[in-house]
Amino acid sequence: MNTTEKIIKSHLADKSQRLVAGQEIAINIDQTLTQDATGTLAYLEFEALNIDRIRTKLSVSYVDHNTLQTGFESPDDHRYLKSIAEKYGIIFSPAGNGICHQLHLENFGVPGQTLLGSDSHTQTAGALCMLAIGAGGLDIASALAGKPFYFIMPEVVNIVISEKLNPWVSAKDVILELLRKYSVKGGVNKIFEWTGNGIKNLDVPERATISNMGTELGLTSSIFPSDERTKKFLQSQNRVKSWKKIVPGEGEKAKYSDIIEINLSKLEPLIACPHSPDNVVKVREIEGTKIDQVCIGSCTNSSYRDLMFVATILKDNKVHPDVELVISPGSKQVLSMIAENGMLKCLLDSGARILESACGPCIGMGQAPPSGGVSLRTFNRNFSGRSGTKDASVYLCSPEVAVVSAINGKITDPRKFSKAPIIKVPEKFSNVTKFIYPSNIKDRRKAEIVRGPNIKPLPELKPLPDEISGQITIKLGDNISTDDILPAGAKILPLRSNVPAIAEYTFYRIDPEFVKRIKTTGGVFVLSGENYGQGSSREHAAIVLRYLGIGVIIAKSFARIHRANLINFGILPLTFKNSDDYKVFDIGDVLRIENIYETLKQSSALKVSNEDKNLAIKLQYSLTQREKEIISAGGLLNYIKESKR
Ligand code: MIC
Ligand code: SF4
Repeated sequence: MNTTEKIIKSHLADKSQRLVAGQEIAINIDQTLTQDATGTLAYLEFEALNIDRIRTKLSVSYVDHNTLQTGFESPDDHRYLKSIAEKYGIIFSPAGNGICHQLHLENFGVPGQTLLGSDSHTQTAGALCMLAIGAGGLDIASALAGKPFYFIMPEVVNIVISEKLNPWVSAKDVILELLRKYSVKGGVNKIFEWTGNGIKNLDVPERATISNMGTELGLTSSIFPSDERTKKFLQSQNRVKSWKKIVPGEGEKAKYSDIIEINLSKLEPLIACPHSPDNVVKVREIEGTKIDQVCIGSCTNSSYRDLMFVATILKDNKVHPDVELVISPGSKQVLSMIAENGMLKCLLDSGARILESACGPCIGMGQAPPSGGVSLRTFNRNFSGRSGTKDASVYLCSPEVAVVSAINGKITDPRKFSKAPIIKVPEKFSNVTKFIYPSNIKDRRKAEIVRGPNIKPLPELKPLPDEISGQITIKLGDNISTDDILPAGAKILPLRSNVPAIAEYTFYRIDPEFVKRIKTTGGVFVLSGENYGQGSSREHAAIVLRYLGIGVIIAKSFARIHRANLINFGILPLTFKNSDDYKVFDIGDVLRIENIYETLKQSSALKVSNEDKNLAIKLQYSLTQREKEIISAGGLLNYIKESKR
């Protein structure tokens, strides 16, 4: 078996189940993680399940996204999350500790275990040989209650790497190369399993940069072996007891659905141009582009090694006067270590701005670029508007490219800059991060849950009627991201625990009239192109649509997590049988679908009639029996409550 199959097999909820790519499987979840922006809804949902304590081996609630605290909403959310953690036995990570994915690697990840997280970049922990998957909050709530996680058994693709990276080329270039080749939908329903004799040349934080951005490829996850480098990392974090060797089966030779070979020594510095992570070119092709801002950090590139590299370069250099350089260290551990060894001073003296350890600019919480500005970021997403400035151009690159460009004031291929420094990573990392561990179960029973006035109960959702008719409220193109559906940023993020309030911002950036239109026309359909709902795991992007009355999304295809979120909130995800049919439908057309439940039961195609165009076409769906039942129940919460499953 390959490593993925080994982990899945040992976690199957039904041990007799066979692993066939494309078929639904259910696995038991060892660990969960949540972050504050998705966590409040996930725990409101967990509360609705009426269970007295969590049933996972370990669960952590991180506060890292919304740490700006521009009003009472976010601190109230943090207090709610802390009280929930205490009540149910969850470890709490307060604001300032760092970004969930970096912290999880440092403190909790265990090779061979399963991790489900309410953040799409949960797959970062694949660097530690976990089967780590991002999902919507409702799936986390259900895992916290001890229920298995259902997903489509992915195809397992083997990425075989050889040789090692040249100076100034880094792990970010490896994943950018894959994005260049395979695009943001190239990984849907796949797991990339990394092997080859080049693997020993990548340490865990480098592997984490790669597995992190597997999300941008649309992958279900990425998995690295648990080898000597993994052991060394866990040793440095004082957690070697968690290590065990896990590599693909040698004797019987592991099987894969496909093999992709990468020679690390053949790669060069790459960069993703606006406005998609797969719009990748060689840095030298756009060299000289003037820049206004450089941001270094995020869950992709803010490890100790990354920041030490940047600080070493800045030791003898200054940030260009026309550039704002902003650095957000991934965790308190990283920040404290560069403070202790004096390198933080190099960053400060060079003119850089230092932010707290959190997501910060990556999720539009501050540091928006100027109007029409160019921002170079070591992050993982550059969707239009996500930075907070509508007309900004955001590029994604490695810390190597970012720091040299910050010095030169323009996009620069760093290979000509100087000799690349070699960063020595210490044998032992200092353990400064403070988590709040829950007390014993007796005290926990007395613990009270504290809610602020912005925390509103979950809206109750009813099943869709058997016949749906109404207008198409919006017609969208390809690769619509959840940032397009429901933006984040400093204005909207504080409303994550208040569905009626946040719903007012649906499609706010790309179609400010959407909410007004749906309220006056009562539309029920959304039309979209390929890969609808790519990006974040925020289930808010599904629940707000259901809340506003949308019952059906018709798209050419769907992104994995968002499709599951739609079903979890009782929305029907349908696809065109013939993708040319997309062209004949327009915004405002009145559609009708009849006899929905009987048709689903019989697994036949649904017929939609377009009353304006006087035509009827067939639509398809690929729903499992369980998913059909969830839709009939009006969503996963109702389904669990009704069926006690
Ligand atoms: C993101 O990078 O878009 C986020 C914010 O981390 C999201 C989660 C969210 O919307 O809260 C993600 O990637 O899942
Ligand atoms: Fe935070 Fe950005 Fe990572 Fe999302 S992608 S978890 S916002 S750092």
